[in-house]
Amino acid sequence: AKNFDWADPFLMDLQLTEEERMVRDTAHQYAQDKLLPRVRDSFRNETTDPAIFREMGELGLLGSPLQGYGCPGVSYVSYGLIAREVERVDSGFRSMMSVQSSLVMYPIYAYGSEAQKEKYLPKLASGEWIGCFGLTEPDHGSDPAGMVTRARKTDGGYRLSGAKMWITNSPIADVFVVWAKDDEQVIRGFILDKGMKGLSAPKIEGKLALRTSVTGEIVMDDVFVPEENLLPGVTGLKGPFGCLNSARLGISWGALGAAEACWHSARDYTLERKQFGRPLAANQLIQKKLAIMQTDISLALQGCLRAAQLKDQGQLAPELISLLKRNSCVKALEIAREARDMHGGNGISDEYCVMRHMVNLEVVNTYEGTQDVHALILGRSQTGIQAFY
Ligand code: TGC
Ligand code: FAD
Repeated sequence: AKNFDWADPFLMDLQLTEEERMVRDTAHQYAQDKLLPRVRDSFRNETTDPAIFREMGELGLLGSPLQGYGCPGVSYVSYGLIAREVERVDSGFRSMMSVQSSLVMYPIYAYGSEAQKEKYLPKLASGEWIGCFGLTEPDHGSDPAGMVTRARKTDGGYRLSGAKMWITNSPIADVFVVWAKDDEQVIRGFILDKGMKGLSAPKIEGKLALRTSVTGEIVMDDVFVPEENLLPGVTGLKGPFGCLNSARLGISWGALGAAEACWHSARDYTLERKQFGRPLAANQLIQKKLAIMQTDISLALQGCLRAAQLKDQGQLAPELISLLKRNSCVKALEIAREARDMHGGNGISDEYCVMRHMVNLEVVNTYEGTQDVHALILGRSQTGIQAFY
């Protein structure tokens, strides 16, 4: 029998394919060698380095599960492993990757015309172009069906007016996937290009979390969007939700990477730090906290692996994604808060990762559906009663 591996109780390594292990190792090495050295200053100064997109593109970390058009075509398990390794360093870096991959490249891949795929996907896969996804509005977050952004039909295309809020990557984006209601009040997707007349993307200042990832608005003042920039393959909310199905799965894995970083840091710190003449880790209270972290993370990772395998087989129901997204975010946030506490005063310093992960995870718990919205999706699935309103 194999010895117990405290850091990998279910021996995940044995459950991955050769290719998945390679992708994970590539992402791990990149994140540790290239992202970790940047994270403190990037978070402290609230600066985002756009070069990260090209670096990720070179390694095949953008749009990784998509086939063709310069995309690697690896499994969704690999996509999850990438998210976990990147978010082990910082949720903001993982956000940059997820939005590009699942919310910009995926809709073009799944709903786009051949010409749109050929024009946009290779440059997004290489990181030459940066993308953003505009669904949320100032007055419509959890309830995107209420959006008021309008796309009015005109000769040769549409005129878009409205505003999107809290948009990852928008101030540095070249490509904007925007959702708007047409003249029949049907939600449609559009690809907007940087520089279109009437389009702007001001940065949102003063974020206390996710500071390595730039967030902005998208303001559309009667922007003319030619017919060929309409996503022809989808209508209604299932357009944006289809993208969120992939992004939320990635977040389920990613949040656990952040939780693992906090857990490992708490273990190292309490083994090293002495109070009352012995290591903190020699106390029962501390050991119980470490045991809970180990249990919650390893069980959740096993769930994510199963879900990603189901996705690879075309069998993953959105409700299971809600279950995992909610669970990973709630558990990761609890773990980060506990780990911060276990670091004592040092835990509030950016010399350690714990408080940065803790505040980042407040965002991760909120975006792509808050934990309560996902609870309501699960409640509806088992009672048949929708309790949103
Ligand atoms: P509902 O009646 O449930 O559904 C409307 C239509 O959509 C379809 N649908 C789905 N299709 C595919 N996948 C899913 N997961 C789907 N969920 C729903 C559904 O079948 C229906 O289609 P049809 O053809 O019958 O019309 O819609 P509702 O209005 O009652 O929705 C309620 C609710 C709360 C579930 C939903 O609105 C919700 O999930 N709200 C949360 C909003 C959200 O997640 N926003 C994310 C914004 S993007 C973002 O945060 C990116 S941050 C990323 C980063 O930086 O990393
Ligand atoms: P609200 O919907 O106003 O919710 C406020 C509170 O009310 C929450 O606790 C919520 O759970 C609760 N609530 C809402 N409805 C109900 C109900 N029916 N029953 C019980 N409780 C309810 N969006 C994009 O489109 N693209 C992006 O790239 C993007 N990136 C983001 C980056 C950051 C840093 C942040 C913070 C957000 C981002 N978002 C993005 C927006 C994000 O998806 C929304 O913030 C999220 O969906 C919640 O919407 P809201 O902020 O309007 O909160």
